[in-house]
Amino acid sequence: MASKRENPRVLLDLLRRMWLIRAFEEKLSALYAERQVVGLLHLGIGQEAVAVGVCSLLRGDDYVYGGHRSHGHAIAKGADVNRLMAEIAGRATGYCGGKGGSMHIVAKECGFITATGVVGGTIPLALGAAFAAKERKKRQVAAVFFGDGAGQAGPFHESLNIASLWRLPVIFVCENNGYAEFTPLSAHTKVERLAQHAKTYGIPASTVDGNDLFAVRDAMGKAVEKCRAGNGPVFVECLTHRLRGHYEGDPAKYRELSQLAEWKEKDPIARVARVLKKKNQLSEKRLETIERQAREQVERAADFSLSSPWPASGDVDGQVYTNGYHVGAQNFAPLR
Ligand SMILES: Cc1ncc(C[n+]2csc(CCOP(=O)(O)OP(=O)(O)O)c2C)c(N)n1
Ligand SMILES: [Mg+2]
Repeated sequence: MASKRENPRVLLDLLRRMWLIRAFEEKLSALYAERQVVGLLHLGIGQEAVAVGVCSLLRGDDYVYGGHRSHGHAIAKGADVNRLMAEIAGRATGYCGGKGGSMHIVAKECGFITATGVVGGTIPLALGAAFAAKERKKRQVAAVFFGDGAGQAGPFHESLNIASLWRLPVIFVCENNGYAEFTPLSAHTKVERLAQHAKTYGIPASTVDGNDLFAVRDAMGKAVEKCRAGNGPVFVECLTHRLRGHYEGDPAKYRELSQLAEWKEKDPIARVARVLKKKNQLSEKRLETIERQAREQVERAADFSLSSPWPASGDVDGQVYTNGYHVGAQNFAPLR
């Protein structure tokens, strides 16, 4: 595969980014257990190759939209981990002043436009960014992450249809992790591969091993090339698995332990490390340093977050939109 031959420095950077996401979410899990972080927390541990593989092929001025399980997507697009963790911890120094939390991340400066708790809700929004990009003619693209469950939502189908019809530069990234909440894929659709839907709407699509960073990058590289050239949307389905419950605290009794063990064997970080070691581009010592540095960076983010102030009560209506008007917003501005 072409991407395996890439510059070792680039590959090490990707491994670092995957470790940063893993360490970030493991720290969140620990903070959640201590009730330092509250609310619903959906972790994407085990899905890091999709986030990093996809975002590593995007430009800084490309747009990314996420969903309820999007910490990794934001970090992969370049979000600042201090502000991200502060947001999830509900602090004023967070990306949205601590009012959005885990499911409503905005990191506009790096092109992470928004996430949402409404399943499938950002798919049509990505079309808007893609439409604007097409008008602007700067060859920007918009990518949107969503799960297999979102494939059963109306806005998913409407968006695929319009994106195809209007040849919008949007890349649909489906993280097919085999479950929508506690429901296995086979119980929520007869369509085993979500890429089939794309083909129905005339959109080129591929299904790849989402735990293989190189496979994701290969598919994404081709998708970005087509999209930037003005050939309309592309659909990339990544088969993966979340190694945690649907949310932190979910006992996940719907999943066989043997299934979990099988997926642990396919841990995307360990897989990249194995490839690099085999090519003598990574020593055990270097790998340990990468993990340690990621954990240290995340510890600093936690210190920053937990020592940050809560949002002021007088600012309760700041950054709030009503009927197209906004009240005291500083963080939001039209897309550039
Ligand atoms: C419109 C809407 N319907 C239902 C829900 C409840 N809900 C939250 S997450 C989820 C499952 C989503 O599954 P999937 O899209 O596969 O994403 P995953 O959780 O696997 O990452 C559901 C049904 C919701 N948040 N929004
Ligand atoms: Mg799913």
